[in-house]
Amino acid sequence: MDSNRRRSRAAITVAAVGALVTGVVVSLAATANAATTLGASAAEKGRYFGTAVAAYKLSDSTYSTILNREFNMVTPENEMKWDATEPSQNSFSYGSADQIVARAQQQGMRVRGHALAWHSQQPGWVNNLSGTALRNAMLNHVTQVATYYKGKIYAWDVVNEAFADGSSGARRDSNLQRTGNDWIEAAFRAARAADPGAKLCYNDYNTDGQNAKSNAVYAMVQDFKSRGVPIDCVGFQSHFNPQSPVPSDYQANLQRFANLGVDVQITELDIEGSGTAQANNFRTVTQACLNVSRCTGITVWGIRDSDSWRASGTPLLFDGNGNKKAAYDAVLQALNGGNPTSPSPSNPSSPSPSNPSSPSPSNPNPGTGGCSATVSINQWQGGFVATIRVTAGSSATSSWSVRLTLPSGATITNAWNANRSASSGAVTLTNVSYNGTIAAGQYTEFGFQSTGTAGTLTPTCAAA
Ligand code: G2I
Repeated sequence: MDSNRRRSRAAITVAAVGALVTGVVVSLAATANAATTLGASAAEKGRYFGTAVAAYKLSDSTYSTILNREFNMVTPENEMKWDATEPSQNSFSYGSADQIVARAQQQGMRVRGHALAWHSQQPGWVNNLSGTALRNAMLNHVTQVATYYKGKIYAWDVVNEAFADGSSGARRDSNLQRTGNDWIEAAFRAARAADPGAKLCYNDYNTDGQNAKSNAVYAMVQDFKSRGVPIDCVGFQSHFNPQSPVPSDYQANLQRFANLGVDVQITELDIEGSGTAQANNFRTVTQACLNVSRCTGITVWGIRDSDSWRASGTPLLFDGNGNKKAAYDAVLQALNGGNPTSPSPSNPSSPSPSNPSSPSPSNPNPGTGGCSATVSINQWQGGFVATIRVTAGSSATSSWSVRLTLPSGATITNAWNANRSASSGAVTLTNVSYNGTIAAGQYTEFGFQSTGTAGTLTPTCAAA
C-alpha cells in the first residue's frame, strides 16, 4: 500500500490567548540582538545548524561544550551505518548510536539519521549475499533500524551515494544496484512504512552544482514525485577543496531541486582552506541556503579541524583547540543577515531572507505584551509532528511559555528549540536560552514529535 496515502497532512491553526495580536504581518523571526551561536541564529531563520558527531568523543569536554553550545541538529558520523547497526545478520547493535541520540534529546537537538542503505561501510556478511537475498536483507535492515528509531529522527538519509561520478549519469555499480534498479524506491517505501514521521532524503556528493550526476539525481527525484514514491528531501554533502570548489551555480542547483517539491539540506559541509578565502566560501554556502526557502538546514561534517575525516585540510569552523575560526564568524554573520560585526557580504543583489531593518510594528501600548501561539500539525497513523509559532504581542518578550494538553495516548518523544515540563497530558513548553527574546510582533518557532493523534491542540502562550 502506498504509504503516502496514510500520511495525511492537516494544517490546523489555532489562535491563542493572552495577547493583543498586532495585525502587522512579519515574515521572519528576529530578535532584538543578533544571535551569538550557529544554532540560535539558524533557528531565527527557521533553519537548523548541525554537525556530525562521533560517540566516542562525547566525553571530550572541549568537544561537548562546543556541541551543546552551537548546534541544534546532530548526525552520527558512523554509528548508524549498516556495519555499526547490524554487525551480523539480524543481530542489531545500537549502543553507540543511542549515546548520540540520548545526548541530542537531553539537549533539545534533533537527529539526522545516516545512512540506511549505502554501498560502503557494509558489514562483512553482506558480501556473501546477492539477488533476492541481498534485496531482502537490505529491506529488513531499513525496516528494523527505522522502526527502532521511530519518532526520534528528523530526517533519514535513506539512500546514500547511489550515482556514478563523471559524465555517464548512470547509477553507481554496487551490490545493491545489482539487485535491480528499483532498489532505491524499495528502500524509500520501506523507510516510510517504518517511520512515517521522518523526512526521507536521498544524499550524495559531487551533486552540488548542475552536472551529469546531479542531473541524474534530479531526474530520479522528479520521477519519484510523479509516481508517488515517498521522498521528502535531497541532501547535498558539499565536501569542497581546491580540486572540487564551491560551484558557481550552487544556489541555483539547490533551488531547482527545491522546485521539485522537496526540501534541500546541506548535509556534510566542509571546505578545505584557511583564513579569508575559506571564510568567504563558507559564507557563500550559508547564504545560498538562506536564499532558498526550502533549504531547511546546514550540517558541518565535524566540529574541530582535528575531528574531520580530512583533518589536514583544516576544513571546519573550529580549530584543533576549539577556537572559532574566521570561517565560523563568516557563517554566523551570514546567518544573522550580515550583522553585526563586519561588513556585509558583497552580495547586494541576492535577496536576503532576513530583514533586520524592517520597521518593527508601532508600539502604541507598551506593556500590554503577551504572546500568541499557533500550531500546525503533520499527522500520520500513530504519530505527529507539531510546529508551534510563538508571536510576541505589542512589546518584546524576554521569556515565554506555551501550555497545551495532549490527548491520551500521545507522548512526546522529542522536542526542539524548547524545554518541556512533561511528555504527556498537560505540558508546558518554555523557551531555551537563545529564543526567549522576541521583538514586538516577531515570532520564533519550536516543535515536538509525539506518538498518538494530535486532534485539535489548543496552545496558550504567556510571556514575560
Ligand atoms: O567520507 C566522508 C563522508 C562521505 N559521505 C558519507 C559519509 O558517511 C562519509 O563519512 C566518513 C566518516 O567521516 C569517516 O569517519 O565515512 C568514512 C567511511 O566511509 C569514515 O571513516 C571511517 C574509517 O574509514 C574507518 O577506518 C573507521 O573505523 O571511520 C571509521 C570510524 O572512525
